[in-house]
Amino acid sequence: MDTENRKGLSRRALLGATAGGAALAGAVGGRMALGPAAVGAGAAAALAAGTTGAAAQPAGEINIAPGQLDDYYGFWSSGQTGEMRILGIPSMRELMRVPVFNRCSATGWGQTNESIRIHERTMTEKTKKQLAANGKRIHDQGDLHHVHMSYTEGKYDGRFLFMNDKANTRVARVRCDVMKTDAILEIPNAKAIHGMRPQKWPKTTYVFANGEDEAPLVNDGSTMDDVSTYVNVFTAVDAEEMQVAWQVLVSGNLDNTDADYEGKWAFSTSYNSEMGMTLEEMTEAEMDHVVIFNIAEIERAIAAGEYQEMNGCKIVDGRKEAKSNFTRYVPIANNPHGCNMAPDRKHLCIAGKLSPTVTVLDVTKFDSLFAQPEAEVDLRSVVVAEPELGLGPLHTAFDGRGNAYTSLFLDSQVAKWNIEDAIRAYNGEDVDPIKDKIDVHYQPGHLKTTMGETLDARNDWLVCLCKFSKDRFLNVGPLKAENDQLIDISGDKMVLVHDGPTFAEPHDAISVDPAIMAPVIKSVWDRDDRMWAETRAQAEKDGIDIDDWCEDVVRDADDPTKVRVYMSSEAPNFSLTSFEVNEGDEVTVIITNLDEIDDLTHGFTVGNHGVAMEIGPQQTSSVTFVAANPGVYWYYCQWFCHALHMEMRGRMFVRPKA
Ligand code: RUQ
Ligand code: CUA
Ligand code: CA
Repeated sequence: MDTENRKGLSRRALLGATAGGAALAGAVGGRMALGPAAVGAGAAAALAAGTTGAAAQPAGEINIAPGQLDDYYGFWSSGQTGEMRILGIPSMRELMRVPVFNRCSATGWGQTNESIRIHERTMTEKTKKQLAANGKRIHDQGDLHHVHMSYTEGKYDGRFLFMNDKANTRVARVRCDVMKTDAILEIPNAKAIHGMRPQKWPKTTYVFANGEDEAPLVNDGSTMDDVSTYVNVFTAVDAEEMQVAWQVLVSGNLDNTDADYEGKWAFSTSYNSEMGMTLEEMTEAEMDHVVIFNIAEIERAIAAGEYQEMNGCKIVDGRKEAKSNFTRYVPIANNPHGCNMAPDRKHLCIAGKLSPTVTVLDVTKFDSLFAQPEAEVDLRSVVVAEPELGLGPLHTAFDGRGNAYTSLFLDSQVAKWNIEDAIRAYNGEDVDPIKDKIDVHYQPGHLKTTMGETLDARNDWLVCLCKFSKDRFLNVGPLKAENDQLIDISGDKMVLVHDGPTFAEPHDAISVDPAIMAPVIKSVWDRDDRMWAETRAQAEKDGIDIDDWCEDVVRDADDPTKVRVYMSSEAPNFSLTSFEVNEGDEVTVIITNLDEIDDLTHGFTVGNHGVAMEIGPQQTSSVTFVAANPGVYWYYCQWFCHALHMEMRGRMFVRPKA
């Protein structure tokens, strides 16, 4: 079968058409009609009534049946695992893992040349030195807290997903067309990127990134003990170029951030306005603050050249003592955390954490804060409500019909409350803004409604990401799963419908309507994809056409210890069944998967060399390693591709030094 003839065939059809393949083809049942409404009343209520045993579940109503597609994509962070995950909502099935800051054994992320180039693109000299001193080339670890999609006019646009790495002060971007990491930006000057959000309006020009940890701006060891030289840095990343657009020095530290629906403001919570270095000091003050960033004023200063340049970044000073118009500091009760803009375009909800309250700010009043110098304005005049919800409020989600849902970490509950009623209560009316509370298991952090961070917020599902799950599942040892619970919010009462155990530690999630993804997401790579542009350029220099069948071993003209091995793959064959290199050679294997069939991924693993990579349909991948030991080493395809997948292998001969 030649490549042309296979085009359009499904992988299943291909498998069925080859020896032994028929046994692999399973029947797929038809889709069952199941929307949130079907779950809402009956089945959900039965579960809530305590019939949590698997046998008692009306499984067909709660679970999406085999072969049935989910109503939403869920994009999940994975905390200290460092990857992004894709889940289906409402089934909560894990659909895919996308390696970002982590090293991935299955795909070779962090090992292929294509991924290392992305890692190294903006790496600072300090980081290179740190890595080299430890025998490494890239950080293969990260702490990914927040995932957010790019916006156009307040709605998801299916272009990019952005995520932070608190551990190594980075922001990464994943392309939605192929679901691969596309850029990793190390942010100079700042320390520990925590809160991170894309601009919502008119589109995502910037990704806002909070530096959480305080350090001297010139961090060279000269002022380590003098805390007065410490700063925190707020960064606007150019979302298109994935470079720092500008930075702002702030007073206090920065925790979570969000942006408005007018493109005028960004805002960040600070739990350490005290600039304390110990827990005692960090919780000392009665009030901390939320910082409001005046984007137009910052852009004006940058355009006018009124900035300092540091490590290649343009910085303005928004600290209180600078008395600028870049920032305002609205006092909020001690150690606030979550920072969530409501889809009503008006209300910003700041979760109290140590205070049982959520403070509601009216962003349409923010202009008034900048009309006079900070010392002369009533900074709390923009507060329009402050409902008391329960203990440990962390984050707030919205259903697009005026209700907010706040996670209560200490109470292990979600509180549903009405924003307008909270405003009426704040103005002295006798009305209880709290509409419902539900127990969750246990200690919730983020919680998300479907599309709730867009102007298209829905009122069907709430996912509550719980930090603990003890006693909830079979004991798996001292390290337990987290528990992402699915709650039906379509009715007046919240109803728990599903427990979703997950590995360490999803902090946050968003959900996206498949209609947004359908026009952009691909099943097969384009041959001219930019992911391997540099690999292609090297092949051209070597006189190899990687779009065609190739079986070439090229020794570098300038450095004869470097060998490039060009191969193609077509199930179930590698173009080379063997190749030979010399002991001590630096070997680069470049493989192009010429199969064009949906889901037909090959792999390349070299035995006992710690080398493995994924090569998707029409993809080119490459990997470089030193062949240190003479002998025969088999390489093989590690992604199941064909009935003769086991036979898809070959030998690397490493000739001993003469
Ligand atoms: S923060 S649990 Cu890293 Cu998103 Cu609030
Ligand atoms: Cu190719 Cu398995
Ligand atoms: Ca504090």
